[in-house]
Amino acid sequence: MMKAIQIIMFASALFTSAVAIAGQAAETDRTPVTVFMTPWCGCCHAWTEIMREEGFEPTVHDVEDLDPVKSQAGVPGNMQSCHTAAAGGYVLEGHVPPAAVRKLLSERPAVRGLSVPGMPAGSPGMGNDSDAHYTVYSFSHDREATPQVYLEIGK
Ligand SMILES: [Cu+2]
Repeated sequence: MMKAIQIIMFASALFTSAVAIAGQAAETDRTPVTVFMTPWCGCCHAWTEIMREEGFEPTVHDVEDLDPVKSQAGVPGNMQSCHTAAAGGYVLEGHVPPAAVRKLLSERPAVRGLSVPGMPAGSPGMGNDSDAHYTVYSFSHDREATPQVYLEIGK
């Protein structure tokens, strides 16, 4: 029962985040981001606060089991991290930097979403070190497809 509810919640977050972007100019200039995370995840919380500071408007849903959310979000196994979020109809997995999200939302490529797999040191919410080196990937609607490098940070 819980799993079914969480799956519906993510699908609805993805849809409403797309609609919110469409109506954004009239309402506010802050882009809504819906974040699914476990209640005990400190780095997820830290990422959410950085997104808020960077001008996004996060809404947090605490869930104890993120597997059904990641599955519904279509995050490939090797792209998984801690939290899973939705913004502008895209999936954001893990510590994706705000600049990458802004680029995604302005260019609107035909991808399912972005991921920073694992939790690289220095990424936003993991120390937020401007000298950090890590890779932001994009993944496709086809979860068998190989994720592509979207941005190299600090390289
Ligand atoms: Cu994390």
